Amino acid sequence: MWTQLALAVALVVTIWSTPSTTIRYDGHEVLQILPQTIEDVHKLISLAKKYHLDIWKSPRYLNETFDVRVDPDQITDFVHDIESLGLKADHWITDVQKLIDEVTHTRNRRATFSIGAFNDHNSINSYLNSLASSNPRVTVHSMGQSYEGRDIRYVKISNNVGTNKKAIYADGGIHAREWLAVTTVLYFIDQIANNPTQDRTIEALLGKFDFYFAPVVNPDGYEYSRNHDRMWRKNRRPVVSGCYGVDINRNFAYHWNPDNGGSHNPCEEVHSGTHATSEVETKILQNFLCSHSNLIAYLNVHTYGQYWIYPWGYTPILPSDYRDLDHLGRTAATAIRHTHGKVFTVGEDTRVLYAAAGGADDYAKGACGVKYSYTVELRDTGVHGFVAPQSYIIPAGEETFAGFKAFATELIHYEHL
Ligand code: 0X9
Ligand code: ZN
Repeated sequence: MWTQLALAVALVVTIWSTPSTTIRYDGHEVLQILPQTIEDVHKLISLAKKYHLDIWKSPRYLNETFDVRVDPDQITDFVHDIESLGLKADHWITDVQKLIDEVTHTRNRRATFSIGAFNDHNSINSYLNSLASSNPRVTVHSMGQSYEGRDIRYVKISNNVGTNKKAIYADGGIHAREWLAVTTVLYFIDQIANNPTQDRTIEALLGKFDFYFAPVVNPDGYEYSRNHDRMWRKNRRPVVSGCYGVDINRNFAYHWNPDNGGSHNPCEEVHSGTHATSEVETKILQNFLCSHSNLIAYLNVHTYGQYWIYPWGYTPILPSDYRDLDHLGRTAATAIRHTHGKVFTVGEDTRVLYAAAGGADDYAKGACGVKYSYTVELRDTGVHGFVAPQSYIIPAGEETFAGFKAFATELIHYEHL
């Protein structure tokens, strides 16, 4: 009787815990369309909304493309509509699933952590713990638990000399599918904690700053993206029957507005939530950002498009100190370019990318007074998009960290720290 009961329980547990399905993207295409006028951009956005498409990139300037993922059933009609607008759709990625398969075999399924692989959330947390237990500069902390109960961990890296230091914080993975943001923040941690190349710049920076890093701030979404749906963006809270998730980067309580680059619809990729800070992950991040009053800089790391951009995301009106943010952003972009030749565009969110209210960068600056607050969009500009291959991990880490070091070094001089 007990054996039967145990077996039945085991079966139920297995069924519940077995990943039900993996969403596939066979035949999904990513089209690139070059709008001719600003009206074209608006028409493209409405068209994408009409077909409920996943907009990968919406242009701000007319020489930039509108990138959108289209279901195979919709391609003919959508392309027809595009052509009726007098525009041409370039078939950039012709099979999203094929691209995913090509790079997925390189996903790190092993429990052991590797800095050059896409690790799962558990092994990332174990890595942070082991770093803290072996390195006196590193302490590991929890910001709190995600909706599904995963620990959102961060590390503090400090040389433990001096008091009242300014601090710099960077986080990754707010958008689940942007795995390269996670690996890049981990690369920063590894470099600063271990300083494997005996880099004197790192030692100098530790003399002036404490560093905080949180590699996976949306762990439920990240794990869902690894195990079920490579294209998942939001968190994993069930919002209405059949639709899950809020875009955490639309949910922050600074000029929150679903009608400004977000959505009221819980079934859409950019759902802003029913109200500002409706999500536990947002609440945790807001608390973190506002409770560390020594924070002078914040990098909210994303993919893709190669941008180093600053507030505001909710309005094209520039912050009064935008020249300072611009100067420091340009310093970072120059160092990035000198590493592997990648060109990053620097500017204000809405002018360079698009308007979207409720972002983490706006909140850090507007609500918490973190002066140098940025969104950093990593590689690339039109090869892999959101499906970054493993071969990007180290070079993206190297170039972004070069940008980060140049940025922090210039900050010391510029702010007379
Ligand atoms: O849309 C976003 O949240 C970011 N781009 S992404 O392709 N990674 O999704 C850009 C956010 C820029 N910041 C604000 N709009 N506040
Ligand atoms: Zn993102």
